[in-house]
Amino acid sequence: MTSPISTNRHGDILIVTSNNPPVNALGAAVRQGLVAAIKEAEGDDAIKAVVITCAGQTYFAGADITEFGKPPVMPWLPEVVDRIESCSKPVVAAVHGTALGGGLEIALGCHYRVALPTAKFGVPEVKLGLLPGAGGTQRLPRVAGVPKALEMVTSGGMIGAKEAAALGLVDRLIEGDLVEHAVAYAEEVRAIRPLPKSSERDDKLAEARANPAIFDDFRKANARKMKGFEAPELNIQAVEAAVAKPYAEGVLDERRLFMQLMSGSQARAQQYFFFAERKAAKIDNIPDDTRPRDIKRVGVIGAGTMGGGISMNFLSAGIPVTIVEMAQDALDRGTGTVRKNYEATAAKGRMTPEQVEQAMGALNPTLDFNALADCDLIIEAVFETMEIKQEIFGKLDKIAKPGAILASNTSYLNIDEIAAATSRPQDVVGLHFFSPANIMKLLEVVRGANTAPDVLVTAMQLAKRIKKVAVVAGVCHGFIGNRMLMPRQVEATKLLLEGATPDQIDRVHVEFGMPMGPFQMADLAGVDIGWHRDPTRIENIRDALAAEGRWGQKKNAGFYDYDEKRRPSPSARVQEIIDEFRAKEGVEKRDISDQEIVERTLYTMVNEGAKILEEGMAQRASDIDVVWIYGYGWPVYRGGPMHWADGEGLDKIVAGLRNQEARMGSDFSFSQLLLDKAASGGKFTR
Ligand code: T1G
Repeated sequence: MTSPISTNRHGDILIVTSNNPPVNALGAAVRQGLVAAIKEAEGDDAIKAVVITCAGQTYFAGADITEFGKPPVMPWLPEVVDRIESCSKPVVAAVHGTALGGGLEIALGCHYRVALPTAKFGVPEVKLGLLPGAGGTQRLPRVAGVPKALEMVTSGGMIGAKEAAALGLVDRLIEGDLVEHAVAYAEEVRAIRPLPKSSERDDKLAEARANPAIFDDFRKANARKMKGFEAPELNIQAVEAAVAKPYAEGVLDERRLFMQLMSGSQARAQQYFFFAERKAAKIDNIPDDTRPRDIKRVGVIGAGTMGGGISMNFLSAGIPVTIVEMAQDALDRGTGTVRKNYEATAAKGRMTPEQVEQAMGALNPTLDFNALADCDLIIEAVFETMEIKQEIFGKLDKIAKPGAILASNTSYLNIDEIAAATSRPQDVVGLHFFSPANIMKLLEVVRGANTAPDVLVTAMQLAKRIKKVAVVAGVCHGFIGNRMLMPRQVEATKLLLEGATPDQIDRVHVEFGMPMGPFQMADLAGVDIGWHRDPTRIENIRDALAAEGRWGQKKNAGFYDYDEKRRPSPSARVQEIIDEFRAKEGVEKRDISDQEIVERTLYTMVNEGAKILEEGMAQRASDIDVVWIYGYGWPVYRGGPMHWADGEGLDKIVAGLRNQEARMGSDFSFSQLLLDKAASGGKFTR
């Protein structure tokens, strides 16, 4: 087995190159090769300096996550970094692509760092429920300063090479051939002594020593973002140790905190999710050589909230959009909203005014349906009624060019019935964007019975291009996400009649880690969504609220009352409505435990997920987890509903549902797959 690490001489400089596709992960062979290369440099007086570089798409992108949970193979990464730093000759890191996690730690172990202006640097370990465990929490603050180190270790975000250079994390930005210039840099520094060692730096810690409040101030400022997560806090503690203790002691704290995180359920969940997200992109039983169709221009029908948001995804990716409406005022309103959204982004400095104009320049608003004739992909985003969609697809069938992909943004209607309105069902697919469509990362790609393989491949590839995470769903009511939302909403509403309050049910969900509970979500989305709009027809609590204009936050009243700052408070009027319905339906009021709420809302979601799996409406359990984390904010540190259920124990899930079966009545039936797995000790995701 040839080592992924090769060395060659350029004069008296040893060039060490890693070639470990796809991302130069620091697997055992890479670590062993790096140690051998340092030994080679030490053992040959003719070598005066070393350059460590990577072939392929990127510099080391971190430890090899596939090794986690397996018996460790020496040398471990901290030792490799220390061996580099203790080399008696200067070692220069030559960075391109993304130096992430252990990759940045390798670079920090080097005495110098040079980089292409396009290089990026980050310590994303926190996204895996971890912290930089190879000296990163101790060296990064010493080189980049405590404030930036705190921001990087707790967010897991990347910084660009220019910012890294300004911080002193990069010694020189290279224009041109990276290795050639890195060798020249090594020649320049070959004789400089003492060698600059990050672990011995102290100057940048002084500011934090003089202001120990920096840590608690940081905690307070970031409390909301870090709520529920264990890793950010332990990252902060490791950086505190870097300030309070000499390197040799601080690094022991880092090791202890790393092991504490690595052994926890949150790290397991977040590492599981790292791979789940990537697996979602793979479509089962599609020939590998299936070629995507070329999408040069996109058509969007409907310039409402969804149509506008959908259009922005493509405009931001540089793909021109023709957006069609029925009436000029609606069209103007829609394009006006798109511009307003872009200008708001520019106001936050995340876009330049030129980019706004460029995006708007690629938007072609029109009332002429025939303008869609030259689009390669046409997405319908109009009212959620089958009649309207079938009429539109019938028209599209007549004007769209051959090979154009015809997509519906429907959130639960039957794609096969929509496709039946055309003569080309093989070109029809569901592209279910989540609102707000220009923000939410999730895209459900709904595979019709006749959807052609290349249409699916095109959709999945396009999703990546517009920075969405796509999941393939089958044709069923609500596909994956909204289908699981339904039992949750049904049981949550019944629990109101039986004695729970909106506040209690929402609190249970928020304490669980959801961004909001079912009723807070209803108020945000709109209590009137899907309402029949007949105020005299009051068949349930929601009808009663809608009939009184309690449409949610937008009306300062829904399941909650809202003050002028949209702060919610329990509503006496809503409680009256609930009490009236309870009396009318003769439901006995009783105390409802939080556990019952979990069993009747979260456990029923798992049961529905199991049905989705056994019906083949999702390709794999981990896809369901991707849907719920990216589409509804399920806490990533619990890994998604199916991963979480495995951790709870499927037998416990079944027992909980048995507890509630009588109360749930005919609304509930067990998934056979869930029962079988619970009985056999099986799992969904492990
Ligand atoms: N280990 C193993 N495999 C990895 C990997 C990694 N670190 N990073 C990516 N892959 C695989 C990925 O699963 C996919 O495989 C393929 O590479 C392409 O990835 C001690 C403990 C580098 C920005 O968290 O952020 O260092 O699906 O689709 O969009 O302190 O990959 O093709 O089979 O994402 O071009 C810290 C994680 C580790 C970086 C490239 N590092 N990776 O994005 O490609 S912990 C990370 C990324 C650590 C030390 C600690 C991205 C990328 P497949 P991709 P991409």
